[in-house]
Amino acid sequence: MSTLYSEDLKELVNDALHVYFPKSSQRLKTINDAMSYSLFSSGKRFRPVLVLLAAEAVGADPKVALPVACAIEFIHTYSLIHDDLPTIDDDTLRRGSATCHVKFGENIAIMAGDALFAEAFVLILTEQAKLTDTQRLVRTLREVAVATGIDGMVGGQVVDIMSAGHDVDQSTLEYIHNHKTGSLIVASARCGAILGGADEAQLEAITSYAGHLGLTFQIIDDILDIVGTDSTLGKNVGSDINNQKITFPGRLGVNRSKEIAESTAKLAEEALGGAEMYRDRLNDMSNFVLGRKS
Ligand code: GRG
Repeated sequence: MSTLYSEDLKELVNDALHVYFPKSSQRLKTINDAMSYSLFSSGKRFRPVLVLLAAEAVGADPKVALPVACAIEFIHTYSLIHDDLPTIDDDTLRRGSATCHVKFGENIAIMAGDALFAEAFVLILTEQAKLTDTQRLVRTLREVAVATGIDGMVGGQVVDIMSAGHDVDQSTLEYIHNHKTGSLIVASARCGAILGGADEAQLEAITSYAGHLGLTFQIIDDILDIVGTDSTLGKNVGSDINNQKITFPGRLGVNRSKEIAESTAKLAEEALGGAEMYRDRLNDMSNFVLGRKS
């Protein structure tokens, strides 16, 4: 029987993050503390669990993708640290604690994010390299790099920043969500599938699933920013409104946005029907995303 969130895989990720977290010299203690402060706070570990679930879905032991799963959590944590900075969203609460720049200062927070990004690639090139042949390793590295660059997360963030306060159309809103949030979620699922040895049909089905899942994830995030509370979410609610961000509920209202999230979650599940694979826990994941409260 499966639980809605695959707690066993979350625990595997949490243990591995401690093993893979880079140890620094005493001289670099401050930045090391800042990196560990943000990484080991109470994140859902949604992206790394998705990496492992995709590997499992195509018949592999999830552990074949554990270093990449942790590297993606390093990158996600970097994106949260930078997103919270005064020059971006200027948020003070994240994962139930003061944001990295509030605790360590802006200069250290910027570098903690930068270091987590670079260390993600070090982790893949050292630990994942021990488990994976070169061709698959290079393919995985490319997935992660593209998803986090100008055609991925950073591109989405830039359009988001430039659209703030403007009346942008629905396709721009979807571009922002699919890139700012969706790219890393799609890359997570694709890396797990690739490292698990997916065939073309499985990879295509998992890619389509993750695209719909990523959009669902961000629409729910937009809704929670309106209907949630600081204490349940562990972050500042109302951040989107304060920063004049363009969101689904901002354009279409909370109820219509919920309906759209329900249909994108359904599309995610339907996409998995396109290939032979074990889909129970991926379906659980889309139900979790739809019903999440934090
Ligand atoms: C911001 C200067 C700068 C550059 C990099 C950071 C960035 C570009 C883009 C990232 C934008 C971003 C933070 C997207 C993620 C949106 C999102 C839904 C975050 C919350 O993820 P959860 O709910 O958080 O998985 P936990 O804390 O559970 O891990």
